[in-house]
Amino acid sequence: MSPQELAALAKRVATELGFDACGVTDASAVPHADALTWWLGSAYHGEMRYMASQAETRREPQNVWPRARSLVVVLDNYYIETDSTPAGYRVARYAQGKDYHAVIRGRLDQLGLVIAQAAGQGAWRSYVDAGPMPERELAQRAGLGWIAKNTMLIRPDLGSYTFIGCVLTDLELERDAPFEADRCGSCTRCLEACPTGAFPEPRVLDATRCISYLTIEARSDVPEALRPLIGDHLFGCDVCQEVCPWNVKFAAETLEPHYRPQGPWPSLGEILALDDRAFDRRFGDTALERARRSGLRRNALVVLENAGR
Ligand code: B12
Ligand code: SF4
Ligand code: SF4
Repeated sequence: MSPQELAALAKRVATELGFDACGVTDASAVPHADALTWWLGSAYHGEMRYMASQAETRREPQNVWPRARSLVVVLDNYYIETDSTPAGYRVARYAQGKDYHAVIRGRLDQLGLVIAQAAGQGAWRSYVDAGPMPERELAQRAGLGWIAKNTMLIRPDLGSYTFIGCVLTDLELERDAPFEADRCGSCTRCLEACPTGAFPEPRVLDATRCISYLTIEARSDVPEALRPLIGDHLFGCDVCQEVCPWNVKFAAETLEPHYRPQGPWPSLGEILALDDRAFDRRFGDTALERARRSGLRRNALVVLENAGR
């Protein structure tokens, strides 16, 4: 099969597998890798030490797998219209269903397999948020959207409530043109709406102030000055996406049943009382597992404190 035919096949199969968009790029170094170096130099990564230790690898997909020639990049819409969390706290939409890593990885491997079978040769590797891949920049380069002022990858007809997945292959596939336009224009809604003022400038996020970092990635206590600003966010934050006009207009309910909310939510008091086994039973197959029981308890205490309880 020719590179054109393989790229067309990849896009058709991606749609059949339920992905919402698919593009192809090459495996060379990403052009804005210096933005990562500067970000790390500003210590905006906080306790996410893996961001510093993997920085060199993250510049270029071939550092991850030297055989890589092409990347098939996909978007998976996880938007849910109705927030299922009870009064008293909020959980980011991406975490209300099953753990997305599990939902996406198998489909990415199927995509890699179909491409290799059609070519009669070839190997592949799949990634979704679990390796040193500059995923947003690769998606932009594969023509899937622009990197917006809130640092999210936005696709015009879909918005930004999407996961990004990549299949690296050692085959040649026809590349898409990068998405060059900046559709944010003069809008600054996300920058103004951020509860903790986490954007020192457009397209730069100081993760150490971001609620998503403070409630998911950070292992230490939330700094005292930031605690009241966390409000009722128990896990993650969607504010800079909720206010975005592209989401207001284009975000549509996901068709993937695994991204729909999983069962009833415990109250904050019940969260504080969970032991390890109970935590695993309720959250073991969701993204909340990342915060661990200790992190979720810490967050619940902050939310209760903010509610004056
Ligand atoms: C570390 C990380 C975080 C950190 C830091 C976030 C950040 N903005 O850097 C924290 C914990 C805060 C976080 C939060 C969230 N995250 Co996160 N996170 C990541 C991770 C692992 C790495 C991101 C990274 O490299 N950051 C470092 C900074 C420097 O990178 P960057 O801002 O993306 O900048 C790069 C490019 O944008 C580019 N660039 C910079 N400026 C410009 C300008 C132009 C014009 C261009 C073309 C390029 C460009 O250069 C940089 C280097 O490549 C990725 C997965 C991955 N492997 O990529 C997921 C990822 C970015 N996260 C994701 C999600 C869903 C979230 C949350 C929405 C979760 C939530 N609801 O709580 C929030 C969103 C917060 C926000 N506004 O970003 C998705 C985003 C999907 C999308 N459509 O954009 C990803 C891609 C995971 C996935 N596979 O789906 N995250
Ligand atoms: S996720 Fe929330 S805290 Fe983080 S930058 Fe966006 S609005 Fe701010
Ligand atoms: S809210 Fe406005 S500035 Fe922010 S990402 Fe959306 S369009 Fe861009």
